[in-house]
Amino acid sequence: MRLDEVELRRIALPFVTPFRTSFGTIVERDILVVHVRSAAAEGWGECVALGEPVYSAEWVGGAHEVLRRFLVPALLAAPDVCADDVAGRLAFVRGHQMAKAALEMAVVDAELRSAGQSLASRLGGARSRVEVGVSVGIAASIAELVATVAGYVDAGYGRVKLKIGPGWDIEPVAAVRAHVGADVMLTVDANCAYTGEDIEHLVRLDEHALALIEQPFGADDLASHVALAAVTRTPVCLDESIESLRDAAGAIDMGACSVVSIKPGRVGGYLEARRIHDLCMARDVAVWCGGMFETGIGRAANLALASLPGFTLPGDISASDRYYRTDITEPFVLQDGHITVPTGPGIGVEPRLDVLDRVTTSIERLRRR
Ligand code: OSB
Ligand code: MG
Repeated sequence: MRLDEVELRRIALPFVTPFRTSFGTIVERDILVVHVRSAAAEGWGECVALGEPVYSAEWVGGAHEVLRRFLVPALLAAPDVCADDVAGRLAFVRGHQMAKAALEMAVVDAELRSAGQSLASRLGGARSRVEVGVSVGIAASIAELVATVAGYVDAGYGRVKLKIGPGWDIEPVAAVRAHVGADVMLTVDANCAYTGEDIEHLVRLDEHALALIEQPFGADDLASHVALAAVTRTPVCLDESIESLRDAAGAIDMGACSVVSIKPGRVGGYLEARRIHDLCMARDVAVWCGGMFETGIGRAANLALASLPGFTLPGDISASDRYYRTDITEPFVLQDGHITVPTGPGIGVEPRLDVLDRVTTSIERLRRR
């Protein structure tokens, strides 16, 4: 298809409750939504970069600028664009995976809508609904954390992820395990907050039967992950360290992880995400779909990805009401710990334009010349 116009829209969506991690507290999401138009179809993409460069180097303002100045003009200049070519056409820009992923996602969506095929079917999805988990931030007290987790378990979530960091690890995890019992799957996520010096301390988490520990050390500190994996019973999972298929292959070869969190934005798009899934499946490494507090646009696509057979652990794909009072698509709801995978063409959901307009903070349209 030949792209006629790309719209870059920024929206502001307040969280239902502030979310605290080892990298800071977020109260409202500043999100970039990409909308592409061709004669044949339109498509939607969501950029998962946060409002500040605190999870990874990318942030929404930087993603917007690199899209506006380099990535969008490259696609608008191409006589013909297809989903499989997008990554190659954007490869002249180093890094900026989240910006690239958002643009590729919009092209994939447009292409699939015009072909009448769902994203789940395009990627090779094998399930009509997927089991999902919930990620719980650092709380003001252990009592407050336990109450929050209890609420999510009552709502039907069968897997709970606790954010941890130095000073907020063994005790809160022990308290939550004691409260929820052995049947709830518990995981922890440190977002790079520890160093190799903390390995002995982290091994103490073993007694709480965690399904995994996610990214305890720095994104570039694979050596410490290898060292922890050698002495802990808790499976080690990487998030921030994996930005490509090659990163995943290297980390697995080194013994740095036995589980990978796949976030399409972090790895440059859904097509690369699918290749990482295939590699991990071949190597017997479990994968699950990570989250970046997506709106219904990104959530729809993540559900499609998570329906692939190698996604054997529940993802951070909670129901819309865990994040936002009003989502920009029809809300996704939890049913018995699962969410239904959209079956319509493309990502399978339509943004509600009235809601979208109400939360929009800026719009910019770039056209083919
Ligand atoms: O590390 O997985 C993470 C959110 C934003 C940035 C990084 C992370 C997260 C989450 C929440 O843990 C996932 C979600 O529910 O969308
Ligand atoms: Mg994480």
